[in-house]
Amino acid sequence: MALDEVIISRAIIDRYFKKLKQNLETDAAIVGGGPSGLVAGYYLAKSGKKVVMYERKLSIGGGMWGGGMMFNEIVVQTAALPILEEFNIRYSQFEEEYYTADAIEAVTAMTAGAVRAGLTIFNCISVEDVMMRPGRIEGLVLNWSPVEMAGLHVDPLTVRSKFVIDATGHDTEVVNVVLRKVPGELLTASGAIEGEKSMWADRAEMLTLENTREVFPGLYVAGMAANAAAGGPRMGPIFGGMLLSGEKVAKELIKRL
Ligand code: 48F
Repeated sequence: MALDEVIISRAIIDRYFKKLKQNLETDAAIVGGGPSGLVAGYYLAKSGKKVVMYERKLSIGGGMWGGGMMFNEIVVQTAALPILEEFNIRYSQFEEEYYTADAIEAVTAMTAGAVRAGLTIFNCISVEDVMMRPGRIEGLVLNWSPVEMAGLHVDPLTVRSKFVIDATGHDTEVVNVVLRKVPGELLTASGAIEGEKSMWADRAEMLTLENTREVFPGLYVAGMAANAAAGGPRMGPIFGGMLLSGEKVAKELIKRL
């Protein structure tokens, strides 16, 4: 049978719109497809929650692809090895407490694992704002990344979610919007964004986990965004804290949902 280009178009359009409509209201919406967001999405989906992820870029994986300085190996400490195992990511010991994994295998296995567990990912979509109600965040305001990149004057669309997770990494983009535009204070020491501090891997890895929590009613932070919000240092290409942060935020939300 001859292939028909219009059927190909119809298949893509029908399937995409079905996916889009099914995710207009969710239990959790994750902003950012880096390691912390992927792990959060995996565990939430695995427990049967309706969870969606929006990623600005074409590719999922955030800062994990390039390992350290484009040497595409990542380092993971003992505490996070069970998460690598959950995704069937191979690793090997370098020294006591230090393990390495191939960055490409890690990103692709986590992405496939999360999607197969039930996470829906929309790439090429940027979160530009939140939906607010008195004292609470109730959803996200979305636009195509190319609209943002081209600076086009196009209004966004809005989705509702019981909880939002800011997993946008160093830029803490969702929390930044909330600080600027939503009345009320953040649940941080100063009520504002404390700001990421310089490199201190050991302390940062510990604090990432501690700082993974609700920072405004309805809004959680995970991964590097958690440290940026609470004033923790950066840690560079060691990823245990990111993975454990994703697991922690998922566990907390599973309890609350
Ligand atoms: O930065 P990123 O990988 O976040 P993470 O999970 O992991 C941090 C590490 O990669 C690394 C580190 C050490 O271990 O410090 O940096 O905290 O991924 C964040 C993702 O969020 C996307 C961005 O493109 C990236 O892929 N993103 C950021 N802002 C938005 C967004 C936005 N407004 N809308 C959609 N996606």
